[in-house]
Amino acid sequence: MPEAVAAELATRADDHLVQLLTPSGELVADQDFHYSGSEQELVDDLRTMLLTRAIDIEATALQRKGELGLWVQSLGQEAAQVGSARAFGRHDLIVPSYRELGVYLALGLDPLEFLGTFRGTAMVDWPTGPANLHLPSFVIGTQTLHAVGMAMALQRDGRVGNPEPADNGAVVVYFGDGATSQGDVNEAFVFAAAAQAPVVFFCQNNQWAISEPTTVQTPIPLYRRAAGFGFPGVRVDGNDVLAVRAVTEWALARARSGAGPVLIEAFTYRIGAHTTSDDPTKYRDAAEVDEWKAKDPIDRLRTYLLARGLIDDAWLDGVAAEASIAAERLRTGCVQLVEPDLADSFDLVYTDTPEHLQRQRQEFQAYEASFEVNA
Ligand SMILES: Cc1ncc(C[n+]2csc(CCOP(=O)(O)OP(=O)(O)O)c2C)c(N)n1
Repeated sequence: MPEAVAAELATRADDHLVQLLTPSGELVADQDFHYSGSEQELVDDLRTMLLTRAIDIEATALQRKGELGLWVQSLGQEAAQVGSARAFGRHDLIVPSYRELGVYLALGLDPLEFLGTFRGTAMVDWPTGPANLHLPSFVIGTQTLHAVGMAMALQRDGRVGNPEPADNGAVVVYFGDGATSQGDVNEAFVFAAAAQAPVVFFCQNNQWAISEPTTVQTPIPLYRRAAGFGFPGVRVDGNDVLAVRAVTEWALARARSGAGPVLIEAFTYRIGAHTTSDDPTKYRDAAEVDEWKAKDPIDRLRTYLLARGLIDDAWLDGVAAEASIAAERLRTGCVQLVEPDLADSFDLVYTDTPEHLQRQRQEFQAYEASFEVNA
């Protein structure tokens, strides 16, 4: 590496992490970002984060019992998800990956519907979710391109840069640190910058892409990549719900106003496994996990709210009771999810199903019927 380049990288080592609530639950000031919400909203955020964790644990248990094919935990990432969801506006479009349970709960979605995706009863349809929520993407990074396309459509629909801020919209797209190594994500950055598209790239940097640590994927912090594409990048403490909300609100307001994209790197940690098919003890240090458990997003908010007298033990008991009712509902509801007729999938892609798909559907139905005849 030429010496000049090395020196320049060295001088940029003081990467600023936006933080408003410390791991020990104390408020701190940031030079640029401030919390705009109410104390009651923080209480609601804690409730959503506690429910996210409880449902996450229940879904993991359901997978272990064989009721789900797979589960993708959000353990440790609740603040990044709930805090960012707080910033959504009426005309914003939300494009998730597979790890956004906290976003769904913040949007008021029934977790049972999300579970169907992992049980295989709801693969390509999203029956009752909010209209502005896109399907989760299990293909890494591809959703960032879809998001930029949607953002360019908002521009063409006149939903960007209007004098009345309430008339404007933007797109928020979620992806992980590993996704930033994909061509799709880099192409999405290029298009978003070229079109000044109203899109917020929300990267949950949980520091692992299955067994690959972020350090293997990038020699510089991820948020700095944005500068190379020509738009701002911000690194926020992903375990701090106040800071995540503040940064996402700013980025969305900026995008809606027509000023273009932002990359948010929510610096967090995947406490659990990548999925229920993974065993991180094979590649990850226990000490590293312990270090991050001490920065738990729920603990710090609970500590703060208890110290301020905004919640008490009775409130926490109430949420715990609510969480066990939600878990029970998941247990009973999961096994009752109706298995769709697979042949219907052929009809859910096009408005007018093309002839070759109609033929495939008939062949598939005949194949299925052959089992009934032989039974
Ligand atoms: C295009 C593509 N390549 C590979 C995979 C296999 N895969 C599934 S998850 C994953 C790692 C993703 O890591 P990251 O983007 O950091 O997200 P995280 O799961 O940590 O939230 C990979 C490589 C995939 N689903 N799609």
